Formats: sequence, C-alpha cells, structure tokens
Amino acid sequence: MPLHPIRARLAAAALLAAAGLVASGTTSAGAAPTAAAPDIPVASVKAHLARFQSIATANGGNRAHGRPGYKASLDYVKGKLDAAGFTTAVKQFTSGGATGYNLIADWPGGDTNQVVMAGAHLDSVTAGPGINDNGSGSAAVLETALAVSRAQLKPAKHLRFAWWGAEELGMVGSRNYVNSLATGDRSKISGYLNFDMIGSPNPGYFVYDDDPALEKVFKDYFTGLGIPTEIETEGDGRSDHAPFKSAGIPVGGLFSGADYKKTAAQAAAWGGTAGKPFDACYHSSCDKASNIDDTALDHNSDAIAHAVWELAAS
Ligand code: DTR
Ligand code: CA
Ligand code: ZN
Ligand code: ZN
Repeated sequence: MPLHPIRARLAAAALLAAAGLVASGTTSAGAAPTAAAPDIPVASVKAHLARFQSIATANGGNRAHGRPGYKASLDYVKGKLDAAGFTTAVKQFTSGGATGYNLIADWPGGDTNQVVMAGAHLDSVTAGPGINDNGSGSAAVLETALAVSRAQLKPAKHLRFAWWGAEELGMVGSRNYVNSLATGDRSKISGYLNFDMIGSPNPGYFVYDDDPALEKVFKDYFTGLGIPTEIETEGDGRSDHAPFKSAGIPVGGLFSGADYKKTAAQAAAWGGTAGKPFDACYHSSCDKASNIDDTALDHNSDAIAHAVWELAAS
C-alpha cells in the first residue's frame, strides 16, 4: 500500500532526524537541544474515554456537575496523575446548590514564575455521557500529562494541568479558579491552553486566535501535517479559556466543532459530510463512546503534546 502523502513526509522527516541531518528540536540562539514531543497514543486516549463511558453508564447516564458520575470521573483522572508523580489538588466550589470540583495537577520542577497551563472541562451535560464534550479534551490532556511523566520531562517553565467542573453551567469551575488566584499568581501564568471538543465525528480543525503566538504553535503543527486549519469562531468566549482571557492571561486552544454545519468548502478541505453538524450528538444522549473521530482525536492529542513541550521549553 503506498504511503499517504502526510505519512510519507513525516517518515522522511523522522529519517532525516535519525540520521542527524536536521535537529528534531532546538531552542533559539543555539541553546541545548530539547527533545521533541512524543507521539500520544490515541489508543490510550480512547481507553480514558471508555472509562468515562463506563462511569456514565454506571451513574445514571451522565457525568454532570452535582451528579455522582462527575466525582467518579475526577477520581479516575486524579488516580492516574497521583500514580504518575503529579502533585494534585481538588478545589471545591458551590454552584446551583451542589458542590463542584476542579482538579489541578502540578508537574514538579520548572520556573514557577512562568507557568504553562493546559486544561479541559470534565463535566458533561445531564442529557448524556459527554464523550466528545468533553471527555475528548479531558482524556487528551490527561494522556499528555502522563506522557510528561513517562518522559520525566525537565521543562524550563512550570507545567500545570487542570480539569474543570461545571463548565456546562457557565464556566463556573474555571472562573472560580481564576478568581481564587492572587494577582501575583495570575501574572505568573504565561499561557492557558483549552481543549473542549476535539474528537468531533464530522471534524473540523479550528485553532483559537486569541493570542497570535499560541495560535502559531498550533497552526504550524497542523501545517506540518498538511492539514488546513480555520480560526475558531463558533464559540468565542464559550469555554474555560474565557475567564483566563478576561484576567489578561494569553489563551489558546483547539476545537473540532459542535452543532454548526460543515460547509462544502470545509468538507473539501477536511473530508466528512457537508451540510451535517460537526457533532450531531452535541449535548445529547448519543454523545457516547462511538461519537468520536479517531483521526481528529489523534491529531489534536499530538498537537497538545507538541504545544506543551514547545511552550514549556522556551
Ligand atoms: N463550550 C462548549 C461548546 C462550544 C461551542 N463552541 C465552542 C468553541 C470553542 C470551544 C467550545 C465550544 C460546551 O461545553 O458546550
Ligand atoms: Ca498520536
Ligand atoms: Zn457542552
Ligand atoms: Zn464543552
């Protein structure tokens, strides 16, 4: 079988790097080379999604704020991070008369005056298990954090990962977190990357355009894969990056589409079905384990790792 053009290009780049003909990752001004981000195994990301699905199934069909499936999801993610050597903290808040929880995981080391954060909301709506929205972002951020541990990464900047509660009630958990930070701590966050819906079944490749430098990290990555991207416009301010942006923190992120319909031009660029929503199961009971495009989930997970490695090194 002939190699797909993108794969062929990647294979050629890997061969050149292996032969020492090109650097696989160097910092500016000839500083010590930094290892390139590892491939994030999509099978591992999907295993987390399968667990989120089982948790929902065992808890009334959802993982929503104030419901037992939310806390069970948080306990699962926390257990993986604790075992991998992260310093984790569960931060409680109250919304709608129910206790909510954010999970914060710090990777020991790096300059704590320069914090790179990546996060995803872990809650679903009550209508369904929330596998694309937002098991996808939660699982990909988790697997990226676990890859940091596997690599025993020694980043220049400090790395912090977050899973937010009650996003579906209006970004309650992430706003609570940003408001809880002392002014001095807010200014130490050099960037926040958000991942909400990154495995949509009829996917698009949208990059947040809020901060040009963070946008470029993702755009360049997809250009390298030969995948065109568009600016994310469907939900400006509709996810957990919004409270960070309001506090003056640079934000970036990825999105593969919700209930808007894919245009003919987008289907020509990305494949999939024109005239159909990016995610026809958005906020529905059918947002289950089958509601995922594995290729989009794979590319977006790898892009997260790429951004985390690059931003933490510089
Ligand atoms: N906030 C999401 C859905 C959503 C809609 N548009 C965007 C754009 C970027 C990120 C997310 C979204 C939800 O959780 O329902
Ligand atoms: Ca991968
Ligand atoms: Zn949602
Ligand atoms: Zn969401």
